[in-house]
Amino acid sequence: MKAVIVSAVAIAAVALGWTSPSRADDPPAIGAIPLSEILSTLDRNGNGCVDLEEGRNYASRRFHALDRNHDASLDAEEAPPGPEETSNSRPISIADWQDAYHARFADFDADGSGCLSLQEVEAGRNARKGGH
Ligand SMILES: [Ca+2]
Ligand SMILES: [Ca+2]
Repeated sequence: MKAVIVSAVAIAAVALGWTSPSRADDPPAIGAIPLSEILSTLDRNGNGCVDLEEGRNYASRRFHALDRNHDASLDAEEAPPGPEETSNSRPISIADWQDAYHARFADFDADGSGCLSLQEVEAGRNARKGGH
C-alpha cells in the first residue's frame, strides 16, 4: 500500500512539473547554456567563436548522453521538449537532431562566417524570444 501511495505522489509530482524526468547531470541544451559560459563550454579551438563542428560535437555528445535506452532515438522522456531545444519533435533520430542544430546554426550565423560570435548567439536568442 505504501508503495502505491509513493508512486501516486511521484506521478502527481511529474504531472505538476515538480520534478523533471531528466537528470541533474544531463548536459544542458545549447540554448540553455548561459551566454557567459558559451565559449568555455563550446569553443574548443579557442578562436573566440563557436564553429559549426564545435556545436555539432556538443549536440552529438548530448544526444548520446540523453539516450538512456540506447535505441538511437530520443523520446519525450529522455529529452523533454522545451524552448531551449533546437527541435521539439519527439522521438527524434541523431540525423534529425543534427539537422535541427545545423538549421539553428545557419539562422544564428548572421555574417555567414561559419562561426558564431557571442553577439550572434545573443542576437539569435533574442530573435527567437521575440517569436522568430
Ligand atoms: Ca571555436
Ligand atoms: Ca532513446
